[in-house]
Amino acid sequence: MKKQNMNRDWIATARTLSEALPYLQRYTGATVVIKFGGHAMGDAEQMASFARDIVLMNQVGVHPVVVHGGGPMINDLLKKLEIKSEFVKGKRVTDEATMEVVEMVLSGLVNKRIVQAINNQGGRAVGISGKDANMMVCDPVDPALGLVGQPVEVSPELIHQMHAHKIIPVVAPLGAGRDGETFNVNGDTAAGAIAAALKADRLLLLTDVEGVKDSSGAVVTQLSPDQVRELTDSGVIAGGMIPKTETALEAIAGGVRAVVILDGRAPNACLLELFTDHGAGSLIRV
Ligand code: X2W
Repeated sequence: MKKQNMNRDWIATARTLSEALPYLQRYTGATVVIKFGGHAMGDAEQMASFARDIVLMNQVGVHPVVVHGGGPMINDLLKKLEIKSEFVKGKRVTDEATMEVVEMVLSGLVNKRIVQAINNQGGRAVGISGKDANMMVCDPVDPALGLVGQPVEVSPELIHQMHAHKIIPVVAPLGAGRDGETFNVNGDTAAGAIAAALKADRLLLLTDVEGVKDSSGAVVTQLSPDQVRELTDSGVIAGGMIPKTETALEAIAGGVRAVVILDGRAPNACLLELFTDHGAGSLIRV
């Protein structure tokens, strides 16, 4: 007689797939923008795991858009080249020499690494920056910051065309100036502006913290824009979390349905958020 070899793991896997059905149905055709920050990237294994999540999302009918950062990788090359760099209110002061390095690292090294990781998992990713097809036009933020740009016109057309051709766009946060300049855009800002232009269903901000924490240090799983403002005014939301929650509020005001701030280093963070009851991180929505 044939022995049944049904160990618990296989049953659990089948149950997990079955439980995911309503979520798979909910997100079919949805546009999900994923901001993959430099601090969330980790080692090659974590990169492969992220890429696998993106390919799976795409396989089940989601239209993913990856917008990446790469601050730590820019710092490494600037250091090797002995170019000093400083941040003012979370933004890198960017002169022309720094801009060259920023573009080399973001559009070259980091962008291609992510593209290759996705393609290695069987996806079809193409790397672009906000300069391609003039997708993200920027104005300078502040003369003191040099070539740091604020997106003022974002055209979703190129991304729509890529999705129509079953291509996963991977976007480096650089913008085109009106006078031929190249602008350095904070990765969160770029992701928020692109998500708003696409009227995305979700913006996932992958970072290296678990989410927005309350005064007791516990992660708040769901909060409204008003609650974000209250926690900011009372100083509970502080430091590096402020640019993330500001991006979230702007994206929601711009037409994004919900924003999630979550730890990108956690295994399968994107899948946990989109396709399970559990969710991950802090969901911000009206
Ligand atoms: C950032 C762009 C990269 C980025 C920079 O130069 O570091 C500005 O600060 P993370 O990994 O998401 O921090 N741009 C203007 O945002 O990377």
